[in-house]
Amino acid sequence: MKYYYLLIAFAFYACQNESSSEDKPLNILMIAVDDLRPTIGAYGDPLVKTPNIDHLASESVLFAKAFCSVPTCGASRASLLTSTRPTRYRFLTHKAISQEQVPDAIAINEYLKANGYHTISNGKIFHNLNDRAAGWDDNWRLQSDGNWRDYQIPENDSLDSGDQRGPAYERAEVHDTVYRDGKLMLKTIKDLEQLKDSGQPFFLATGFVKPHLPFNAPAKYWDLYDRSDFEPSRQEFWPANAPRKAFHNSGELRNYHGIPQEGFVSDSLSVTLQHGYHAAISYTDALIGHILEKLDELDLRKTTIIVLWGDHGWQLGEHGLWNKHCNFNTSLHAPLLISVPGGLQGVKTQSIAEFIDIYPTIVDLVGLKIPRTAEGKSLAPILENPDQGAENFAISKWQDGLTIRTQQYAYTEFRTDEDSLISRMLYDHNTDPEESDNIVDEPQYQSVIDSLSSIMMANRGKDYFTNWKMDSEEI
Ligand SMILES: [Ca+2]
Repeated sequence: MKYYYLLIAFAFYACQNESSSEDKPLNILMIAVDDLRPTIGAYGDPLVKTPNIDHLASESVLFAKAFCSVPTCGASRASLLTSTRPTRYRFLTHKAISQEQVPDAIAINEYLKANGYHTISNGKIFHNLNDRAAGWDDNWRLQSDGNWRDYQIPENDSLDSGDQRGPAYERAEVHDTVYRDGKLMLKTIKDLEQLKDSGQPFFLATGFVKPHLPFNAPAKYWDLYDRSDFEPSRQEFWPANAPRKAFHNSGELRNYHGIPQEGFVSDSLSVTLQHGYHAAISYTDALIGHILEKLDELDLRKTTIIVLWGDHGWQLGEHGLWNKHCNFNTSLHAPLLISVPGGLQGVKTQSIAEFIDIYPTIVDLVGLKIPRTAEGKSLAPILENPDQGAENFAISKWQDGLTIRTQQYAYTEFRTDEDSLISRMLYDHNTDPEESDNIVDEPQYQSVIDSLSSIMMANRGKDYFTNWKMDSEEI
């Protein structure tokens, strides 16, 4: 059954278009959305407006329980795109560079290019533009003035200089194509037009930078919401009995103008930040809509697999935290949609998926062998039978913390360089989905903890303690 969808798609394609080669593999459109947590209508969010991603979900299998490997941009992507796990010393920060840290692994773009695909990276796919660059036929990113924060209001831009960043948000009366993500959408549409009649299958990867900070979006997306839609963040809501190591000072947000250096942000500011995050999501959703519309218009949909992911979760004040960078579910849980021509549509699976599974899934779906260096597994069986991976687990890492997630539990161990235990957390998602009470010391859970710990230690990755560290990754 492995190539079931492929065969259906080929049969369908051959019937529809007799002039096409029957053995041309499926195309792949990968849409990466920076810092997008599952604040998406299709994930059950009642407030956000994401009609285009919701529509894609109606034509996809939605992974309700997908987890990133590392909750920061560069490390998450280096892991995902090479299907290799983080280790004690690898994939630590946003500066992670896969070709230096896992030089023996074959990245997905390299593998698909070697197997006849035309490969394009638009925008932010690998965090570092030079990472695995030889694996792209076209490696495009707008770098016009070097300021990726891309303010359109002059006062905001003037506040952004040196170490001081501008405001954490911007509501600008501009057209959708003024910001960089709008230009990214135009480039991607142009690519699709050119790829349509190519004799080669394509791997087109498009990476939006919103809703990453700063929350800059055209005014009309801010105007989809009212301030009164948002409640002030519950920043005082620290989980009971959680170790200090589980928290951080939300440093990424504090780099921005107008954000206090210590303590909670004001209720008013927390509402504005939530408003901005939602506006930036809706803006990105609209841009994604234009790309999917073009795919339909060009009649490429029935020959193209679509994979959409956010690179990790995000805190909007939950647990007193902003940004990502921790082991709570709010940072590790991220969206994943996979749409396969002829496959299941509008299905939400509770099977657990790890982001290192995305690459093996894609190459499996297009009929290629999974490379030996990939540590993930194909999710194709779950795409056929959504209950197939119910007993799966996910392992994620942030700094000293290693977390295993099962259907019921999220268990974290913080460890030293010598692998000594520092502290632990256990949350029961059946009774405590918001992770409000660390129950790791309660006697009735000790056998569960023993089991989770041994599974996590056995599966945290080969060469976990490879004695390697690069300066640029030091914190
Ligand atoms: Ca990110």
